[in-house]
Amino acid sequence: MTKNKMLLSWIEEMTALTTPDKVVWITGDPKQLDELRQQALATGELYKLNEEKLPDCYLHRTAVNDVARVEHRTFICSRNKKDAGPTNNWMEPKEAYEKLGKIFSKSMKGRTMYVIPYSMGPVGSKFSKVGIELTDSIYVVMNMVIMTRVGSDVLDVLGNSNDFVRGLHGKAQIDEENRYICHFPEDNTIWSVNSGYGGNVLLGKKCFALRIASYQGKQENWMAEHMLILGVEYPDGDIKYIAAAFPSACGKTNLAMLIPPEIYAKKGYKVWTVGDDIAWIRKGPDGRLWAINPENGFFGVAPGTNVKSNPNALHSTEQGTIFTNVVHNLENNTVWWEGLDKNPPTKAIDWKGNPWTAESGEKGAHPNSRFTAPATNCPCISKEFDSPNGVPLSAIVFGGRRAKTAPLVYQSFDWVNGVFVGSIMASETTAAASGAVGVVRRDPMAMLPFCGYNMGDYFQHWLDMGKDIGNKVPKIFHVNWFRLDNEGHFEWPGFGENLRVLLWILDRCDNKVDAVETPIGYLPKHEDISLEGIDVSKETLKDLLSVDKKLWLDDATAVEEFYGKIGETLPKELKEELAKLKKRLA
Ligand code: GTP
Ligand code: SPV
Ligand code: MN
Repeated sequence: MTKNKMLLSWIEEMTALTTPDKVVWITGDPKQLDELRQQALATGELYKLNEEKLPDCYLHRTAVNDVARVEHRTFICSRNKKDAGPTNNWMEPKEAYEKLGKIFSKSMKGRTMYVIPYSMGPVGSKFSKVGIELTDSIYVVMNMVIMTRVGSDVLDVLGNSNDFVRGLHGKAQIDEENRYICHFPEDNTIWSVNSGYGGNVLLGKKCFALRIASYQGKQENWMAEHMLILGVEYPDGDIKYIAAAFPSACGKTNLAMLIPPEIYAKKGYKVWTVGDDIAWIRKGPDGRLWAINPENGFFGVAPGTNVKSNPNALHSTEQGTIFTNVVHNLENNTVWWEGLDKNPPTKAIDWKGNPWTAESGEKGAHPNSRFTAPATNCPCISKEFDSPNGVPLSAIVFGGRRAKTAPLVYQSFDWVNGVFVGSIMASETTAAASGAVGVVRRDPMAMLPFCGYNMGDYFQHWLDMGKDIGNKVPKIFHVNWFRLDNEGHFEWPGFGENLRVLLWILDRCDNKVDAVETPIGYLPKHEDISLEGIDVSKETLKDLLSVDKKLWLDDATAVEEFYGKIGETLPKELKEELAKLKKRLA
């Protein structure tokens, strides 16, 4: 398939290490994929769902100890510890290669190694990068085929170049104690062992497109971000693009596929999805920031997805989709999850593989159960989805889950202040990673688990990009859809209604609407967030748009502590921004 000597010798070396019985190159040929699917069905690795209701759809269950990313077992193996920074786990590269080398040694005996050539981004685009993943899992092959652009054409584009990311994944024994996800940014290399789950093993996603790519972006003057990209189409046909960074399971897929509320739809507003998780951003020929979605599918959270909350996501899963750790509905051989509808199946198997009914009181689907769906299934996929040039960004939005503190929306004062706003982001943890759920933690730019180098240097890169772009920078905002009232209910209806906030954001970008200056930034005047057609009272909106100085001062103290942890690489501009915030609050 290729004459690339670097690639062939690397595969030879990895084959000698893992000793698979066979090496199979994935060409992208549907016939080959079909044969692999048949093999996975025979071993029970995949389960074929109702062909009439869910054509070409499959169910997979992971091991019960292997259901989410494992941040405590994820390492950045830079030569110098300082380059991984204080927010990443670090292992010396030599030690990591040795340690994982022992685990990988002969681990594919009796198994087949699949070679997956894939492109992150449209094949051949200037934005795009090539990766090769070696894996002993057909499930990984099937997911990578949906999530990335896989096939021989990628090798043609690569030619004899050495510029590809070397990914080695092995299931080994799915042993939690020996599970490691190691990144070697200086070697363009990722080694992942003893997991079979999502972000740990689909190496094109978080490992390459964020951790390795963020490091590459720093070297090459571009950005890899944990952001959705969407286009808002106005009744006159004009489309404006927004990129938004929210932590895992905080609403990126939902916002990216937003359906305008009826009163807006009637006027002719539409929302188009470019991406739901990752954005690669570069300066375009016009001097503005342009973004592509490097992925080719959606690896979305299943629970809570339903015809009301996200019909576009649901439609995306109606064919050619792999479901992981959801409920198997035995009544009609389909799938179910909490929040799909109010009719849980009476005959079903839960995510652990046991007979299950809703009466048991246990969750049938894992809270981090997911669907892997092709982007082309999405009814609102943007016509720019495959564009090699990406889309120009008008606004960048940060957000998280905050029960109090953060208001519904605010605008930063300028780029530097906007970088500050991103750097102090915080959110309550979710089921997307193993560990406690609901704990507030600092998650700058939603990149805490995904930045492949020193967080202080990453902040500096944001500041440098701003300097490079100058007055053509997008405006930076912060949103919070998750504010709670005193009874613990969400104050804002969210989902489609979030369009009301996006329209204010875009009006601000066009200088079409005034704002109120507060210590934290510009907030909307109450009358500028339309409440027409929703059940939100003026008092609730007032609360949603209030800034509690005491809570913010407490937060400033927490930020100070977090900044202390970043240490000497923290840019002085951000330290100054914190001091200015405290002064404005006092
Ligand atoms: P990752 O794939 O892990 O990166 O997650 P994500 O950021 O794409 O999150 P997703 O859109 O899948 O949403 C996660 C959870 O947040 C789901 O349970 C949604 O129902 C919930 N959610 C999304 N948007 C909103 C919103 O506007 N309001 C409220 N209250 N919940 C929301
Ligand atoms: C996330 O956790 O942010 C995800 C899912 O998008 S995973 O691919 O597992 O990282
Ligand atoms: Mn994500």
